[in-house]
Amino acid sequence: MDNNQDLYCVGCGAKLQTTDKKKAGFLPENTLNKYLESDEQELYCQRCFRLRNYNDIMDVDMEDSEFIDILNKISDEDALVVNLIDIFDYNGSVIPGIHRFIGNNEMILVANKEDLLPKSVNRDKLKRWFHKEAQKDGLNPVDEILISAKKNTNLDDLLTMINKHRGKKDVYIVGTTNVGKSTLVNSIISMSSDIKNLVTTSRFPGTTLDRIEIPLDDGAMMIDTPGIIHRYQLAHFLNEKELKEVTPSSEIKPKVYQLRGLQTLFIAGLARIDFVDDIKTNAFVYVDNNLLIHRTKLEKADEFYEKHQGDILNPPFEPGTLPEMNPVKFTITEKSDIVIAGLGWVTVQPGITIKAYAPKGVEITLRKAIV
Ligand SMILES: Nc1nc2c(ncn2[C@@H]2O[C@H](COP(=O)(O)OP(=O)(O)OP(=O)(O)O)[C@@H](O)[C@H]2O)c(=O)[nH]1
Ligand SMILES: [Mg+2]
Repeated sequence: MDNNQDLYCVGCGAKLQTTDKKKAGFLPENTLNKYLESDEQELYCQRCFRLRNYNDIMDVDMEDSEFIDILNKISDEDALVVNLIDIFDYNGSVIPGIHRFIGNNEMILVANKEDLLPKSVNRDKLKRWFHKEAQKDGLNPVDEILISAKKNTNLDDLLTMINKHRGKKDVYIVGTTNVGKSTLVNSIISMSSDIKNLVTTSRFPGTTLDRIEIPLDDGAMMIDTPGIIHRYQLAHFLNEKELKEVTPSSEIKPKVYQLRGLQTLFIAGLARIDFVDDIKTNAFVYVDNNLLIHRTKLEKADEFYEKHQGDILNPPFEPGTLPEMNPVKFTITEKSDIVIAGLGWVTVQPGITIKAYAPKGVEITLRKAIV
């Protein structure tokens, strides 16, 4: 295949090739030939085809550093950067000190997946909260907005913001894997055309593999980019079926627990919160609505976990597929959230001690309660 020099997959941005199934951009030679003979506009690689039609992910050989390089190159350009974070997984999705990658270019900070947070969470308070967090992480945006790329919430305002800041510059959509960059690009495209779902999106981290350029009205480009990989996100430890169970798809309804103390809450087989004092308290669990929350006596918790991970406590669907549970101890001095990157959080009351467990390698953090 010599004539593919300029062919790229519209779904993931990878350069198309017909020689190596394991590498990005593969498609069978006969599919390519059929396309070349047809008058179809869009060509997708085999991986995108399967993701789009069967929700089936094929691993490809890529180095994390290739994605960092793409981000880094933005510093050589005169562009506007739109940095998406996932408001449901702020810690897992923020890129601290992002300015070292994007140089002096202006950046708009966009908190996505607003639709997942309970309506009871005051939006202005939430905006103030992520503004403060972003400052702490060394982010210095020219503007900030809370959106849902999936439900089109506040997208008009975001577009106005982008147009105000970009002049005639290109616009880069950047962020960690899975924050919804490609979903946002698709939503923006569909606002001004009848093209739907042009770019491939999926719940698997690492869907987009290379730059995807979308022409804007004035000849400038909007560029979707591959996500930066944060290995400590839970998604990297789960298989397809498990990831489906864990990813919330609609507004989270917090579950409240009145606890007697010396009790444990299991969040499926993925996390465990021990209330180690003999003190009455309550806790609010913010995770996917369908995930099992199981309460036991603290003294029985180890045994229960040994016996039931992979059956009652699922996902995981098989015992022993996740790294060992790693405990972190927290002394709670104010109303706080114990956040498990990618899974959700548990809001706890002051005056108690907590031991929180997640599979080793998944980040657990404590923050002042956002609700
Ligand atoms: N609830 C909700 N889900 C969203 C939203 N935006 C994106 N998603 C979901 O998040 C997952 C990831 O979306 P993508 O658009 O593929 O994310 P990405 O940032 O392009 O990911 P990479 O290409 O892997 O870097 C998909 O399951 C989307 O449906 C949103 O506003 N709300
Ligand atoms: Mg993408």
